Amino acid sequence: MRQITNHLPTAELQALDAAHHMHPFTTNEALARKGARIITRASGVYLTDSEGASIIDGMAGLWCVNIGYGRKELAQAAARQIEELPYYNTFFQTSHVPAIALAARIADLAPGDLNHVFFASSGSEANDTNIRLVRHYWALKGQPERSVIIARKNGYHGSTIGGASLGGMVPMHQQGNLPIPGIVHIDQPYWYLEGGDMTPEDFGLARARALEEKILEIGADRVGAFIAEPVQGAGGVIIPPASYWPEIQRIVDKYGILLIADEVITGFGRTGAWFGSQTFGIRPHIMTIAKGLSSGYAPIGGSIVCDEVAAVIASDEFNHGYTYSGHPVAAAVALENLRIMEDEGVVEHVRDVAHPHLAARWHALADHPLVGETTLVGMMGSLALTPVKGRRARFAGEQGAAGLITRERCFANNVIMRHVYDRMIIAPPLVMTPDEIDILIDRATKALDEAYAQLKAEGMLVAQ
Ligand code: PXG
Repeated sequence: MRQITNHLPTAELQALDAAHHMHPFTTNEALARKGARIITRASGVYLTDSEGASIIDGMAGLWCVNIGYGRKELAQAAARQIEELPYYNTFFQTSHVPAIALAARIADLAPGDLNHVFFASSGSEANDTNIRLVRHYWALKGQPERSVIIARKNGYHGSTIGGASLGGMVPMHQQGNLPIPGIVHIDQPYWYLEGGDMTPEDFGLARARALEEKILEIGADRVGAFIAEPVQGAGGVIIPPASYWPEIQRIVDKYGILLIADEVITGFGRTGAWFGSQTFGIRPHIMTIAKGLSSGYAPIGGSIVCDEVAAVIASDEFNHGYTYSGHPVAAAVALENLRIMEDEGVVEHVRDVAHPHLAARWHALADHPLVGETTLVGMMGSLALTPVKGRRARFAGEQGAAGLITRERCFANNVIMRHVYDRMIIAPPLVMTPDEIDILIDRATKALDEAYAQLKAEGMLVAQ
């Protein structure tokens, strides 16, 4: 067998990658011409690539490596579990200790009466579970017609058919006839580009009331649930105005609709509390979790379900499950991750140390000539690139072109910061120290300077 290792030359690895590996959310033909950047190892908050560059990871992988890279305890937890019991299912009246312990631990951490966990291997799978849970719940309650789920435009809930349908990403819907029937979308609370002359508070209320309007349009007796991320992550770290969530909560309470908080990004410390629902005062019936549950060291996700919904579902066989639901190795890794988070006070570190330091540095970027606004909650933030200071303007050219140029400058300066159209976003590992935050922001500032110069030189600083 041919050995393909870290020691092969970059070009050879890139050629093999291009020949055999289909990348997600990528125009593979274009990537093949350019060659992927090959990441070979990582430690703490730094990645190393095959050319030896040391890159500070402002995205915690893909919003998931919350405790940072290279924690040996997690490797040991996985190795121990593989030796003891690498796999067993939980379908046919059996259980195992890692799934039991992790479910109990999650129930302890989750607010209110969210005491029951249905495991999956990803956020997408968990949201597929949620669709089936909601519909089965209402059927068991004698209201099978309550099957419509309301979601939001520009929300992200995953890439399976169910997850992509719940999501409100038009480019995803355009490929493959999505959404599936029974899922409808309302407008997002994105004040910066959609708020016009309204105050953020009034706009937040108006966008929340869009839920009530949609419920009345469909008929309250046909609506089963509303799903939303406490803060839209992949949509561009869109933090809703303070008026939004209380009004949403009032509306779901009034119509007796299930509220699903998709906490795949906001869960496990990202917003400075264990869950984003706590930061925003939301009381969901179901929470979607993944990513930070294991800090990305093993694929695991799930749905945390409240007492009442779990009791109704428990009254019948729920014909749903994945081979890897509650996978013992992933569960053992997640448990060890949660132990570290608790023992090392990672949530407190975010609240008392990392967020305040990052906030001071991040919001100072609002003075940069290319920046129209900065937003940050806990350790997730975004900035809007602007062609004209002082106006909430879009770029005249193709949406996202300025963002792409800025992301390329970030790559060149060894800092990972993503773009969503013309917003730049960060979600660094939660354990980042103030010194590391300074390095992140210094590199990001240099990238912004270079992007500004390039956009200016190319005549792209023109408002729509
Ligand atoms: N819900 C939310 C809120 C997410 O952010 C998922 C569900 C799906 O999880 P899985 O584990 O199936 O990917 C996510 C995932 C991006 C990006 O570009 C974001 C995600 C995934 C891939 C890319 O920001 N979030």
